[in-house]
Amino acid sequence: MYVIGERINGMFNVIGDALAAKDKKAVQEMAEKQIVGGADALDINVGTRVPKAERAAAMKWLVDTTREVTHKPLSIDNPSLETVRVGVEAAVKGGKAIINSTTGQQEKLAAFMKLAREFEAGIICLSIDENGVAATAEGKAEIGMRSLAAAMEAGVSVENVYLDPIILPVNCDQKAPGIVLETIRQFKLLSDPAPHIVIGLSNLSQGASERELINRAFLTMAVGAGLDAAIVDSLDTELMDSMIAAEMLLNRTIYSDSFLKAYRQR
Ligand code: THG
Repeated sequence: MYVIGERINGMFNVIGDALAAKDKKAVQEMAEKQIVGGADALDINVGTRVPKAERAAAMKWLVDTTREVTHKPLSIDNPSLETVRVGVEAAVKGGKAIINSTTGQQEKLAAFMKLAREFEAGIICLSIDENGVAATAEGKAEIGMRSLAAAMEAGVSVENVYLDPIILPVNCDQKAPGIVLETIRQFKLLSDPAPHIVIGLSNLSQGASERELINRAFLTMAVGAGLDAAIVDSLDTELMDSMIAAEMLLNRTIYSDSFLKAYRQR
C-alpha cells in the first residue's frame, strides 16, 4: 500500500496555527512523525482558514518547510491550478510531486494533465464532473475512463495516475461506501496495467462516533477490493496494523510471525 499522510492540513489546528505564525517546527515535526508512522508520501493542504488570495503563498511555505526535512513525494492538495503549480514547482526541487487533484471536466483535465507531464508528477483524478460527485459505480468508472484517456493524450503514464472514487461520510449516506467498493473493482478493469486507486479515508467517518473503528473496517475491505493507495492518518497505529494485516492476508506480502515488524522495516 502506498500511504499518503493526511495531517499536514490547515484543517487541523496544529497546522492552521503553524501557518498563521509561520512556525516551521510544528510542520516539520508533523512530517517526521507521519513518516515514522509509515507514510510513503505526505499530503499538503493549506485548508480554508487562509484567505483565497494567500493560498498559493501559503502552499509554497508549507511545501518548502516540509521539503527541509524529507525527500518523500508531496501531494499538493488544492483545487486551484495556480496554487497547485506553485506547490508542485516547490516540491520537485527536493523529490517527487503528486497533483491532488483534478476533476473530470474535459478542459480542467487537459490543463492538469499538462502540468503533470511537465513535472513528471503523479496525479489524482476525482470522480467529479460538471454534475458534481458521481453517485453510481458506473458514473465514477466513466469519469475514471475519461481521466485515463486524458492522461494518455497528454503523455502521462498510467503509473502516475491515481483514480479516486471519493468516499463521503457514512452518516450522510450509508449506501455510498458499498458503491465505492464496487467502483474500486471496476477501476481495476479499466486498463492493463491497472491505474492506481486512492481514497481520502478519514472523510468516511467525519462527524461519526467510533471513527477509528469505522476507518479501520472500511480500509481492510477497500484493500480487498483492490485499493493500492490511501490518504490516511499514519499516526493511527491500529489502522496501519490492520492495513498491513490485510495485505498479508491477501498474499501481497509474506507471512511470518513478525510480519508487522518486517513490513515496517522493509
Ligand atoms: N481525496 C483526495 N484528497 C483529499 C481527500 C479525498 N484530501 C483531503 C481529504 N479528502 C483527506 N484528508 C483529511 C484530513 C482530515 C480529515 C479528513 C480527511 C478529518 N479531519 C478532522 C475532522 O474533520 O473531523 C479534523 C479534526 C481536527 O480539527 O483536529 O477528518 O477524499 N484525493
